Amino acid sequence: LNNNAFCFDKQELKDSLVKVGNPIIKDKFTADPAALVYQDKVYLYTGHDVAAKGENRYVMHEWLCYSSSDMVNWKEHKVPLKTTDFSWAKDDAWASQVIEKNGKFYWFVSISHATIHGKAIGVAVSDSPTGPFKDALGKALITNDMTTDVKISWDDIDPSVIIDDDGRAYLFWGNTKCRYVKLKDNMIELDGPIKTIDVPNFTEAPWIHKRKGWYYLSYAYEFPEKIAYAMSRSIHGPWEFKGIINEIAGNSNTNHQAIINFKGKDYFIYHNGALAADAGSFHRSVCIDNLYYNKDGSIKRVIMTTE
Ligand code: FUB
Repeated sequence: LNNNAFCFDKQELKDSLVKVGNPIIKDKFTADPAALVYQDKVYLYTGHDVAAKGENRYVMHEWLCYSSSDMVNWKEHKVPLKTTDFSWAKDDAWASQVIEKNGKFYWFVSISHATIHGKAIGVAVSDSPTGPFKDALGKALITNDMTTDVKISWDDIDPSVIIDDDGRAYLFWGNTKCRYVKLKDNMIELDGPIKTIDVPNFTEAPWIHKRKGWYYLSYAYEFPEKIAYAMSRSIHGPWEFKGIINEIAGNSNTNHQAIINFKGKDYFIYHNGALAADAGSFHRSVCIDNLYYNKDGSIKRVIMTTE
């Protein structure tokens, strides 16, 4: 396991002490962050929690988009995508991720299917990271009936996509079981069988990224959720479990992460339930903290600066 998880140098501790901006979006409840580094900006995509006060369920009808050049000042863009943009779906703008390929931006989303029982994964496409986005397929890419070994109806959620150095793209997703599949060059069709990855206490929220020849699979671990991770030298595994990156994030039973490098610094983006008196598991807020790697590539625990 990760024995270096708590060894921080002076600069790392100083970075944490001077960072007082969390949650970064204060006028709306935002959840399930995904981030895309494109040219000289970071684009942040989130869900939007709009449950009424005291309503203990996810009420989410649209996804939001913000951009920043410095990770501190965030500009909100016009709402680029709503559940109503998918004619085959009904509601529930759950976790998502945007990825760029050849100047096109593909937004993979979790959403409830209108006619096939359960959650599904859809894809929208745009020529700009800020949209407008349109349904790319006119139907779901992944539906609940394609993975029948898990009996809950929300096991096909939380897409995360990587384009490897050889140009091959892979979609990871899941609740209860982590799955992945290769995508065709067009990014909107499957290219091969769906496979399952066995990592300890996988709940949901896989995020796949690559650094210095290592693949990292981070994910929500147990429930209430911490974020844990595994590492591999191959996208196909075997995955070695490396431990916890982030503890349960204040007042929210879910914890959903994105990990990026921007202008030479690494960031851990997640949500908590700490913004307002009525904040909590269904009124979440996106936060950003520094992330540090050890020399061997393992990840240090995130120091959350919100609590
Ligand atoms: O926001 C709805 C769901 O809660 C997401 O899809 C999960 O990752 C969890 O954060």
